[in-house]
Amino acid sequence: VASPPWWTSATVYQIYPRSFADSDGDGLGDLGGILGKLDYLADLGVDVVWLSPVYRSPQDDNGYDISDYEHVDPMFGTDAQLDAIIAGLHERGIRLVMDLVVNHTSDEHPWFMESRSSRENPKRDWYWWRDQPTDWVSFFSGSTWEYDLATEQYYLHLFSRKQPDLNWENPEVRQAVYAMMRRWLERGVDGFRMDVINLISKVTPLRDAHDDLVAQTFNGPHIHEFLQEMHREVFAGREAALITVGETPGVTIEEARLYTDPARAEVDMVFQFEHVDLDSGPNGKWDVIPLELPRLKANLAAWQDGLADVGWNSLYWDNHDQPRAVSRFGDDDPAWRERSAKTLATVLHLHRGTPYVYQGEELGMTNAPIAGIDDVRDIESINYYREAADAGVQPAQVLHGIRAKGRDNARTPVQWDASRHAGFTTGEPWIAVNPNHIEINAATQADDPDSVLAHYKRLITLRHNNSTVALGRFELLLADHPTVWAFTRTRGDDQLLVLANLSRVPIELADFGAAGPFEGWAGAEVLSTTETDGGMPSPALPAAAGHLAS
Ligand code: ISL
Repeated sequence: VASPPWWTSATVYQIYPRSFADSDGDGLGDLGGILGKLDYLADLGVDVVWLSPVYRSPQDDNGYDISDYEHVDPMFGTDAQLDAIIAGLHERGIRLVMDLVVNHTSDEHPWFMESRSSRENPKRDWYWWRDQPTDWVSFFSGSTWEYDLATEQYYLHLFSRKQPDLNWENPEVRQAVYAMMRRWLERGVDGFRMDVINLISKVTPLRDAHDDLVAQTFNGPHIHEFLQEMHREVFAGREAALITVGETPGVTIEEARLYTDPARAEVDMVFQFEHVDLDSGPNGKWDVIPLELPRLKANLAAWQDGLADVGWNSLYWDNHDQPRAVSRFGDDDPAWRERSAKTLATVLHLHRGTPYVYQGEELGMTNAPIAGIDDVRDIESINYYREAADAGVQPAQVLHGIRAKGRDNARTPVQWDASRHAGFTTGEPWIAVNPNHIEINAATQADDPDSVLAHYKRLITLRHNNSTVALGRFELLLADHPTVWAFTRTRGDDQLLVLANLSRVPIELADFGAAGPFEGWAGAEVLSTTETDGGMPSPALPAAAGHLAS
């Protein structure tokens, strides 16, 4: 029997380098900062680091606009420092995943500069050029088409105008990308997180979307063909040592089964977005609606069931594009946030899949206090603010959306200690440090066994050591309960029960009745609780999660 892939018991840690740690005092996080934190990562116990883009870039979208795939941007440091990070992680048994942003490049990438230089240029067809725009609206507001005076045509950019979309229909483009990926593997990286990879195949010829851009640009007709080709050209023969995760907004369970079925040889897992869209109303991301727990539980359970026999889930609460988990799904009131952060962590890490921890999540960091638009740095939020203001929406309403959903919530600097600027930088940080770093920081949590940080360490270790956590079958209990999140994980004779109370109100186990769902668990061994670690669960469900094993 083939043993399960190594990443079934692994946890991935995401570094957003601009906000992680600054070593040279310019206020921007850098590779030197990461080098100084390798022991922190080893101590946390993570198996993989996913590094958001550090390539040369004009930084229009914080590095997701790449002008040179082969070299580190000087603002982050040197190529030699990146090699030192790869070596330093490997020495500590940690793998490195690079961010692969190949749906688009920067408009300052030489490929695009050639493409735009004339209609006859051999690279003209590497991007999408048209005489007439379609009706498509960019993820970052406005048209997806930018008129270029030099050659009197429009080019396509699903994101900012400085992020022109590559034309994956052209085999030369695909081969150039694969060659670049092979060079990174030769340099020692262990896999890729593939940015909006399900957008690379568009329905051709490009046509008006009539408000359904998804139908024209997501999971297009050649997407599986392209990913299988990439697998053959780049991963074949070495896949067992690698980890690949496709970022696939709008993906359904059915599509995810296709992307992640090992027999199809595409990617190991995908990031799906359904659970982070549950608090969006009919008018999209900024239309914030309340999120009831049963909907969230049902959604994660549906993905557990949907990928139970084929494929694999990635598990995440937040990343550099999403609000902070404890502020969004939990309770970031100072009296509750630690218990809430631990509870959310327990629930997520006890699901079946590979958990992703976004920097600072392991400390229980919260959303940014955004006083006004001047505090905002993110191109998506700024463009939205301008567009909404032009349309006559009241600034207070726009800011309400940005406070709840804006990407800068996740981009404030990591809170290392209680000093000025949280130990992130000795200079002026590029974005304000959250003032709550006085209470929430790594230094105060390091030696505290009850800290959020200590709890994350326990969960990461549990996945390493307990194959039921990694592989067990998932079954949701009490699906309709408004505040309790309960489920079992079963593997052979071994069964785990996970119990979490997502409210401030204590709940008595006895309230569920003697013949209720927890019958027979009274004498079970306790693996971990968020209240008193290693102790017996109280008869009242703790305000955080308990975890029992039969
Ligand atoms: O945050 C979003 C806007 O609401 C998402 O739609 C996001 O743009 C989408 O998940 C794609 O994200 C990735 O590609 C973008 C980049 O800005 C994001 O940071 C990246 O994670 C373009 O490269």
